[in-house]
Formats: sequence, C-alpha cells, structure tokens
Amino acid sequence: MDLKTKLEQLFEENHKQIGRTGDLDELNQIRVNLLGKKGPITEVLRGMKDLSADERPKVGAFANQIKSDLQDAIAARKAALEQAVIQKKLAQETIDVTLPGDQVIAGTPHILAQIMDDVETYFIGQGYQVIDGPEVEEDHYNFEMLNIPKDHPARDMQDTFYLDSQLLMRSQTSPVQARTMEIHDFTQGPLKMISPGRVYRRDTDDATHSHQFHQIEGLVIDKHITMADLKGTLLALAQHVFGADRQIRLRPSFFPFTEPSVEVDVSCFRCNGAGCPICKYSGWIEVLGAGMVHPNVLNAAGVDADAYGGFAFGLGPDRFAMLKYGIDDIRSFYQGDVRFLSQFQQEG
Ligand code: FA5
Repeated sequence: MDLKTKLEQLFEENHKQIGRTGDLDELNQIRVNLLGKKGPITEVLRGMKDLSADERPKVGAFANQIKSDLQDAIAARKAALEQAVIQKKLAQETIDVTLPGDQVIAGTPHILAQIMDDVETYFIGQGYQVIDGPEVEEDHYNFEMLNIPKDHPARDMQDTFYLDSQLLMRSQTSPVQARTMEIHDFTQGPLKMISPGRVYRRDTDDATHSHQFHQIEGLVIDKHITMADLKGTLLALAQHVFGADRQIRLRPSFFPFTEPSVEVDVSCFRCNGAGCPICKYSGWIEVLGAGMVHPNVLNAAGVDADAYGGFAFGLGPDRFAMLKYGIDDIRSFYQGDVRFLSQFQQEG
C-alpha cells in the first residue's frame, strides 16, 4: 500500500473513532496514540525518505494536511465533550424557584417561662433583685428559719418530699428570703428581692395541683414598711399581669412566717366582677398569699425586728397562667405537647 493510501486509511479510521468517543480521557488517549512520536503518522512521515524527490513534497503536504485535520477534529470533539460536561452539571444544579419553601418552625419559650420572665422584668423595673436558691434545701431554711419548728402543725400545710432527716426538695420559694436576709447588709440599704423557681410537694396530681410547680417569692425589708406598701405593690402587679382595670382585695389568712397574713384576690378579668364560671360567680379570684414578715423570721435571720420590718408574698405562676389563658388543667404545662405549647407564641 502506498503512503498516501495509508494516510487516507489512517484518517478514515481515526476520524470515525474521534467522532464516536464520548469520553475526554479516551479522546486524550487517541490523541497521544495518533500524534505522538511513536504514532502511525510519525511512522508514515519516517517512510518518506524512500520516496522520490518528486513525490516527497506532495506526500509531505498531504501528511501535514491529514495531521492538521485530525488535530482539528480532536480539538472540536474536546470542545463538544467539555461543553456537554458543563451542560450536564448545569442541568443537575437547576433550581426550581416555583417549589414551595421548607417551613421553618420557630420555637417559643414555654408559657410558664414567659409569665415568669414578665413578672421578673416587671419587678426588676421596680428596683428588685432576682435571687436564686437551691431546690434541694435544708429543713432549717425551708421551715425552721420561717417560724415552723419541727412537729409544728403548720408543716402539714406543705406535704414535703424529704431526702433525709435534714434535706428536702423545697416546698416553697420562701427559704430564699431566709437565706438572703441572713446575709444582706442592711446598713447598705433596704432589701427588695424576688425569687422565682421550682418547688415540690407530695400533692396528688390533678387539674389544679402538681407535685412540682413554680412559685415567685417577693420580699421587701426596710424601716417603716407598712401593709399599705404591700397592698400598693400587689395592686400594681395584678394590674400589670391581668389588666389595668383590675382591683384586689385582701382576706385574712394564716402563714407561720407572716403576721398578719392575707390571701389576695383579684377582680375577675372575664366578667369584671359581675360573676362567671371562672370566678365561681363571686367576682373575685384568689391569686396569691402574702403578709407582713413575722418578727420571729426577722430575728432568726439576725435582723433587728424592732428597727426593721417588711412584707412578703408568694405567687404561683402556674395558676397565673391558668387564669390568664383559661387553661383548665395544670398538667398541660408539663406534658410537653407541642400542639398545646405552640399556641403561646411570645409577643413582640
Ligand atoms: C406558700 O407557699 C407561701 N410560701 C406563700 C407566701 C410567701 C405567703 C410569702 C406569704 C408570704 P401556698 O402554699 O398557699 O403558700 O402556695 C402559694 C401558691 O402556690 C398558691 O397560691 C398556688 O398558686 C401555688 N400552689 C400551691 N400548691 C400548688 C400545687 N400543688 N400545684 C400548683 N400550684 C400550687
């Protein structure tokens, strides 16, 4: 076979192969095999030395033309394959902007946390400190410092979880007042504090009782504090939580750590005092306990009861939330049912 026919054949075979390949690596391999130093074209060019002087330039020009055509074919195929890769990638990355977006469900603080935050923020604005205390408490602070010695019948008012003879799960937030009074330096000014937190009682769970619930304790100790200060403080609190039109009334009660002691009712925010199922047709709803701090409690904490006095109150945020939002079962707060809890989106 003469060189020209050989070159034509080479062109035919390889041009077809270049057109057929769908793979960039394979195309590169074809290029190396075909045009490389040991490739068939170089081989043909080497054979030109045996040609006559007349034929050599013709075959040389033809060989160069074949080589150049094949190079062009490889470059064109390479460009087409690279373009195909880009198109494939673009197709995979296509975003359908008409698809509905994923719904992001934002959490919200628990309704009890919201009520407690609100009451805390309110009292901070009135110059009160917020003070924490331990939930595992000593009998000494939970009862004895609060004028409830061992075997005193008042202990029956709060059925308590004991851990041993001295340690218990606190049954009220009042021990925090005892702890704080004991260390407060009254020469530096009055004591105004609230203490929010969890408390525990051996109450049987039902719609209005939980064995674990929350309280917010309030305490003010200074010279010349009167029952009028207590009443004004609680009226302003009731109006803040339950609405500006609310009134309060104090009824005599008993707590060992306050004397006199009162139960505080707020005028019904549903019926405005006219009578409805929420206030059991009395026009009033009981919301908290309070009183003037008993001199025995002041003395036990080392505070001079002749020079200082004050008031204290203890409210149940669980009951506040039930009243405010018309929730009829306290257990709803503790069951973690998102359908219930997500109703109370935080405002603002
Ligand atoms: C006390 O615990 C007093 N330490 C409050 C106090 C403080 C009075 C300072 C005077 C001065 P009492 O046992 O009434 O009081 O509880 C206070 C509030 O806790 C109640 O008004 C009620 O809202 C809430 N509470 C009591 N027991 C439960 C319970 N088992 N489940 C849910 N809330 C309760």
